[in-house]
Amino acid sequence: MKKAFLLFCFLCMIAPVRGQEKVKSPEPFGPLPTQKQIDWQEMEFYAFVHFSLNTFTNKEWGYGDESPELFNPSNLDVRQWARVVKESGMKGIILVAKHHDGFCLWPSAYTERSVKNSPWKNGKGDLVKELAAACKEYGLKLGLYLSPWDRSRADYGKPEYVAYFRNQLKELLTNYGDVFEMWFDGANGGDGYYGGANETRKINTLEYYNWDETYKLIYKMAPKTLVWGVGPSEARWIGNEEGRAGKTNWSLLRQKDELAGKVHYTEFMSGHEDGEKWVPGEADVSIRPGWFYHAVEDDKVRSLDEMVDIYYESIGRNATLLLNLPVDKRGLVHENDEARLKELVSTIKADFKTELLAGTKITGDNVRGNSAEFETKNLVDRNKNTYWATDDNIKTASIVFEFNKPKALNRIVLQEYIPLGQRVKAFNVEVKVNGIWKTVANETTIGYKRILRIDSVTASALKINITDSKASIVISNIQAFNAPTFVRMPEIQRDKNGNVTIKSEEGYPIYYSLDGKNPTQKSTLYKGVFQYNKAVEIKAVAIDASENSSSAVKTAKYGASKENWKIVSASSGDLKSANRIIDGNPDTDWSFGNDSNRLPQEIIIDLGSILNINGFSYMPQQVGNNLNLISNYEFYTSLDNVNWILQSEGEFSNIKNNPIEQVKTFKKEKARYIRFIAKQAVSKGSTVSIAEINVIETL
Ligand code: FUL
Repeated sequence: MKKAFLLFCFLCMIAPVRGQEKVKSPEPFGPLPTQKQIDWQEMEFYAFVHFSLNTFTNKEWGYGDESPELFNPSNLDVRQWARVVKESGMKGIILVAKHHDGFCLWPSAYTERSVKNSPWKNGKGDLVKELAAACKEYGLKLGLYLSPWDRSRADYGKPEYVAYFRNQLKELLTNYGDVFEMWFDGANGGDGYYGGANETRKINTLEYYNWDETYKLIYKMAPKTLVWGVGPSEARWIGNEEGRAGKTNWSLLRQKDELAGKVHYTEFMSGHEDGEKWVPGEADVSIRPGWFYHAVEDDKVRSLDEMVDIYYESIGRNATLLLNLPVDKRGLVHENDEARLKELVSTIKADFKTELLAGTKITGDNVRGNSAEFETKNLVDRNKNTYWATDDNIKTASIVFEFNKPKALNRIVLQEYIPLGQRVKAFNVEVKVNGIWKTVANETTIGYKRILRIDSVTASALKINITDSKASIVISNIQAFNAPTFVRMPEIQRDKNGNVTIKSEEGYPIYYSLDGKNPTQKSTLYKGVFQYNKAVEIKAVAIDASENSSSAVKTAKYGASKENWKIVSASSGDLKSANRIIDGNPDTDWSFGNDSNRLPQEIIIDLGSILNINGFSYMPQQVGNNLNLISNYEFYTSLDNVNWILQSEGEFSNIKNNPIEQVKTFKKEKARYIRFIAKQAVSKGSTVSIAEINVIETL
């Protein structure tokens, strides 16, 4: 009797379930990622290594005539690279196997311009092979960069070169195991050595390489390799070399238009909402200003503040982050770079230490077919294959997470389930404080991953409102964290007259030093603008005493102030405004040259007294979109403004993609006057602009 009753009850329980039809999963929407692209996106963070002849010639772009014998690292250790990369939580390394100068880091059978003719390991070394082994040992994936542009080859521009390029691809993709990403840079054609021709060669990037054929070849040899960059690629450049994606970032691209030359690269930051192909963004950036190692940049490693911002504005904005480590002349990742990476890793780890939503009460105002399979709890189960989904016709919906007691939070992570497409077009975030809902973020896309940094708030509940979506909503993960207070570094500025201004964005007290020592709370408290004309290294920190936390140390180095500098003459333009290039402020600039006054253009500056100098720098215009950049220059010194000595000439390589301060050094010289000639402009226009000219003083 008892048994029969129990059976009856059991049948009653399962009857409705048996009667219910299984709710269908949402249909995929729009362009979809391939499994290869999903695996790649999940890597999130990986390293770039630029290390080649340029490391030894101190250049960013080699001309193509440098001798392979210059490649001579004293202590090359790829296992050190792999250790640093692994410890930083990165998942792979993309090595520049051949940069624009044509020198190959592997002993290619198709050229003499490689490690086999260098003193390194008596020409018996193979760097690609060594790195592939180190990656394997450390559980990292290997990627390779092969520059399509080759400034050394006599046949560049002819069909023979394309055959050479493909032969090299074959070597790289078949001799070294799996290659997770093949990187084709967009810089193609221009002046170069070209086997002694020393000329400018223009090619049509989209036609010359016949990318369709090249890609076919790649996929035949290496179907697991994802191809990045030019051609019908599977991932795109993010449109800048600063590692920053757009807040709105679609993983879609109108690639057909792009291949027809109809897409401007500034559109890459956000992709195209109506793109016909899944082409996600990869944000590339170097940990220093340049891509290759330059000793003068040892103290210019990007600050922790900047690195943290880059992390949030790349990985936190639906892009992957490709972070370059310029290996030095020894053949090692420099100590300063490693130290910064350690700081970055510990900051990010601390930011995401304790997840807050897993134990909360979650309610969604729509759950697909009321089915357990698409429940809101999937949002916090840490399983990337489960998701919360809405009914087909539901494109707006809210999710509420209620804490059992108010919690402080300032980071929110959201992830769409991308195998079914990228859907969300707009969402906002509300928090409940003292019983009242208030909006703390208004955003657009999510994609694979979106991380929001909001001001810390103590809330009893958190609400995510999806306010617009292309189709039903499919989200796999939502998390919240409370990152420790991050005090931002102060900003230091010194004007032409030596007036020093130091600012803390959040208004914290600032302490500074002028003796090169790291400042503490015991150092001088900054009370307002002060004057300091001499050469100096100013260091400053902002301190939040209530939280017992301080910012990273901001360092600013100055030569003697430009107080006595004068513009003597300029070949065109308004002399009065020319003072902007010696005002100590990189945000103000001056242009010269125009259609009736074509390049070259020159400017002469009086330094006010005789100085010992061994270099100069050109800071390009920093503000705006059309930067009127100078690409080729000459720099002279003089004691009397009559007899001039040429100290340095050449190109500002890669200035178009990376418009940073261009530093050029030369042998020590006494100078009272300097003359800077702008010979060519990037845009081929005749107007060029300068934000600042500096000299490097020496004893
Ligand atoms: C650029 C190149 O021209 C640079 O030299 C560097 O390799 C960077 C990653 O891509 O466009």
